[in-house]
Amino acid sequence: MPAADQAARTPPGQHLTRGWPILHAEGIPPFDPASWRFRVTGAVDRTVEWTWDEFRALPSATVTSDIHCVTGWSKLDNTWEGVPFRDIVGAAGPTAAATHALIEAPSAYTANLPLEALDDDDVLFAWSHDGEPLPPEHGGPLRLVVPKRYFWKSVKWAVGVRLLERDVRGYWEERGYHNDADPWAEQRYAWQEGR
Ligand SMILES: Nc1nc2c(c(=O)[nH]1)N[C@H]1C(S)=C(S)[C@@H](COP(=O)(O)O)O[C@H]1N2
Ligand SMILES: [Mo]
Repeated sequence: MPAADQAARTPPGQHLTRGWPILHAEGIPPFDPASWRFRVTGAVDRTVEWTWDEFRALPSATVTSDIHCVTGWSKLDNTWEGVPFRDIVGAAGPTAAATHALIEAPSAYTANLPLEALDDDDVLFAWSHDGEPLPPEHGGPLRLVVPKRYFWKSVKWAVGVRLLERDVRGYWEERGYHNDADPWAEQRYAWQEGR
């Protein structure tokens, strides 16, 4: 890729990395395909639940997008395969009052986003990266990918979505990270602008 193209895709304060750093605030949870469940709960018309086999049988999409981590590294051109967020939430039917979602891991790790940020073609629950099964250290078997936000919003080992009728802060958002996390606006930490 020409250097000017790379530069145009690198948000302010970020540098490109060729490798893929591994970052998480917890241990890697075990994955048992027989007992794994994915649930959509909260402000929905009906709670929906999938087994691993059922989830993998859902229609998938393939999207190439960039990663921007709040610690300063960006990794361009990641090809993800998985199920669009909007299909998962659509199966449960958000109530008319639902405005936000918390994405859940087996631990206490969560991330929050407004539904309109998640209702985008590039937002997936992904099981594959660059044609390979997503490795456990990067969130396998399944992780959220939200390319337009810093990467802490992309919850690894995702097992659920909780629909909400108000905003509820996730793990890092409660600990001082910016609620919105737009890398192009450099929304890294809440104390930058008092939110
Ligand atoms: N469940 C869970 N998801 C998580 C985290 C975590 O600690 N637990 N860390 C987040 C952070 S801060 C980053 S930068 C990315 C890192 O993803 P990677 O290790 O695949 O690069 O995962 C995000 N998703
Ligand atoms: Mo991070």
